[in-house]
Amino acid sequence: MNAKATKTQPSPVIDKAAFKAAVIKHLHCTLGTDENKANNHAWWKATCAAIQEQVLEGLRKTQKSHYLNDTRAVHYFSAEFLMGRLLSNNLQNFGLFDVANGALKELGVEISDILEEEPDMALGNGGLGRLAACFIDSLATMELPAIGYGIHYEHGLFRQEIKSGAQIERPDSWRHYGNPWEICRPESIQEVSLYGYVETKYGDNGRVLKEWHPGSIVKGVPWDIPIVGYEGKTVNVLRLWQSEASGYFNWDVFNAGGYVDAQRENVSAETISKVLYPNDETEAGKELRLIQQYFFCSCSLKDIIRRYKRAHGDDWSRFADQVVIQLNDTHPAISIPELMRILVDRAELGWDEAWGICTKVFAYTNHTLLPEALEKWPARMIEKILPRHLEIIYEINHRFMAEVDKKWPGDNAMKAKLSIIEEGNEKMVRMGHLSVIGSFAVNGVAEMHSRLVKSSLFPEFDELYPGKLTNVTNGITPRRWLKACNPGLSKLIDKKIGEDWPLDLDKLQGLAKFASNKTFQKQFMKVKLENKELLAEEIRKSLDIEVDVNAIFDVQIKRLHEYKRQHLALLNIMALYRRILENPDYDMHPRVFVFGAKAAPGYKLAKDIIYAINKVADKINNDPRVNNKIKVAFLPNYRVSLAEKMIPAADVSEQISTAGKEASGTGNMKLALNGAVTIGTLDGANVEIAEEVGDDNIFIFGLTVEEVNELKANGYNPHDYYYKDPEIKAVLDWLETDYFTPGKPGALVSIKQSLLDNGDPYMVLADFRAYSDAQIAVDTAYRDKERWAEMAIINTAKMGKFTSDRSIRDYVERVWKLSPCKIES
Ligand code: NBY
Repeated sequence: MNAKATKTQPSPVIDKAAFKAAVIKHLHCTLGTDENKANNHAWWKATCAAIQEQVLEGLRKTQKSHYLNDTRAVHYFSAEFLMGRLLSNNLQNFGLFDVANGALKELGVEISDILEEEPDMALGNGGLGRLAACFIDSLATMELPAIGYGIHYEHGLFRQEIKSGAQIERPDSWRHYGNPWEICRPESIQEVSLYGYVETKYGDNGRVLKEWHPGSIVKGVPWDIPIVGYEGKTVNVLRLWQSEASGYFNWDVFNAGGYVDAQRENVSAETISKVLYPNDETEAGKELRLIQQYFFCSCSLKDIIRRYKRAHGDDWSRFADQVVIQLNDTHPAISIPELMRILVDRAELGWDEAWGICTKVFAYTNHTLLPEALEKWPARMIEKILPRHLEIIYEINHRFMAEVDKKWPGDNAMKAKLSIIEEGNEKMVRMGHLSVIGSFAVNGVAEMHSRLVKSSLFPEFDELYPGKLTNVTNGITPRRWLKACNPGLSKLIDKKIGEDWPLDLDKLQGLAKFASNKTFQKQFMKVKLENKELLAEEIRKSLDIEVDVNAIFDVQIKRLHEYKRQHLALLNIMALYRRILENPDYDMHPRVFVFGAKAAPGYKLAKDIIYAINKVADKINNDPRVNNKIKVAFLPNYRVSLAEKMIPAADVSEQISTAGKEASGTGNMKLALNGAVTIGTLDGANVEIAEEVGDDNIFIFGLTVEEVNELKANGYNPHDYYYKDPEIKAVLDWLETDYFTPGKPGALVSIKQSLLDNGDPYMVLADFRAYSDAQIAVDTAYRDKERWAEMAIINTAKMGKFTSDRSIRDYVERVWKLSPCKIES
């Protein structure tokens, strides 16, 4: 499993001439065009097809080796996989990037142009989806038998346009002109039941038998995306399910009458995998979303069982030895009652035996403490769509309540608190509780988050099941997030410490001893400047804004959410602007504030914040009195491929969430890895980043979790800060005028209202002064060029811990107990 490097770059499997021949062959024989007619899109497809030959060969060998070795495998269940683009990644991992580059050059084609032809595979919202993508990269790289299971959304996350400052959502059609990577596998279609009713029967020995008569059945069609590990040895798959009508009509249900209504409400089968829900933290509670979840879980479990049975027949005793399923948040938690249903109703195992298997198979990752993000489903909704599953959930809960009573006899308050069922006006099923009870391991995603999962989210579960709750700190793949996205820095690092760091990121430590070396500092900052020039060009193209590449590039990229506090950054920008207007000689190094963020379409205040950033940007960017000291650039449609351009160019990384709210963050790791210095709160993985780089190489500010809680307990009043701090007052009052929105006074007032009238739930005002002072410290530090270069280098050097290979190693050791499988050729 050790990804630790033994050698250097992956050695190319084919040479330039052969690659060139393959591209031309596909141009002619797959695309039906030729070198003279082909446009960039055709060149892109032909290049994909050329590398796909290698990919599929690797896939075949991998599947054969896994089959012959009857390997235990991890099955990563996730409603989201934010893959981004795959061509450059696949070329890199086969060591063919330079070969392809050379071959295409000879054909008169610029590789950078054709890479831009690939639409992002944006089948996810944010961190959770991208984490899944980094994890499957590491799993393949570490030669671990693994399969990702998810949904083949026809439309991924919406494309964001900005019109007059406001976010507009447009559909994303990533497969519109065909996806060159995916392979349809009609031979592995599954059927999924929905609606209907449950019939109770009695078997010969008095055994109660439950038969679910579904109201409708849909087909799940699998599409496989090959996942190429670094050095191209293991090629795993990401299997995504697409829904289709089965043409099945259940006369049985029809005749039973009364259930016809449920039929009529059926969503049409194709709708199920039509679109990704664009909510990142708030749980939407929509029926279609529950159906999506059940659809992909049921298909995936049946797929796993089919594969298991091929090797082991009806002997279930080894199932838990062969199969581990990681639940990426509670979105796939319905898998737990689904596996119970299959084992008890179909395989006719006893309840205890079935439960014994289940609780050895599932493990659950929690990604949030925010109460509004903890999934709950109305019991009557589950009953309507999945009547048998609701019965099973009640049975699981009934037995669990007996356990609780044993531990805390007669304590009904405790039962109410821990029950899977939340009683109230409407009975709700708590998916988090179901996941903790049905899993053998539960993890948070950063040290601090996992501590809070234990101490405030699930303290009683921790007492009831000692050792079940654990931590696995998130990570990112250095192949995409340094090697591929930042070739300049990668080559510099290769020269300095060798080429094996992508497989053993701790090797970057070797850079630390050059952190104060003037020559190396110059080289490091020269690469940064070149990356800033590229981003400046992007900003010019996309926004028609000129930025000074000698300015500090200050980058905040993440979903737009109040807890992430983009509005805190905005208030500071306004304060700086005000200081400059009051004092034209206000001393600051020029700074470019760059934002990228999508807001959930129904999240009004988040959209208002985007609008405000754009309006303030318009004003500042065009005000000659600012004298180019500040520029603000909100780049539209933030996505993986845009992140790959922004991250290498960042000097400063904004990680300013309210302490206790950001479970981990992973953008923080990507930015620091590329030599950006963090300004951040003691939240999520920032805490661990600070531990690694040391207090001198990070700007930590603001309230700690304890202080946030204390302030809340003592009655936080944002008005205190408003009246006490004249700058806060001036800036908030400014939002009420029409200064930034000429002719439209009050267009930005909702932000002020949320911070004053609505009580400032994320304590923006309480942290404002500390943040603003920390930004002054950043400014001062940047002006000492050598000191700054040293900080930037130390940040890159100390990011070894945050490779997703380390996260996967932690999962393997603490949770999955997997062994790598060598692939025979
Ligand atoms: O998961 C993020 C956390 O906010 C971040 O701190 C962490 O680093 C990352 C990886 O562990 N959570 C996240 O991205 N969540 C979602 O995208 C999401 C998506 C859908 C729903 C809820 C959350 N949903 O209820 O549908």
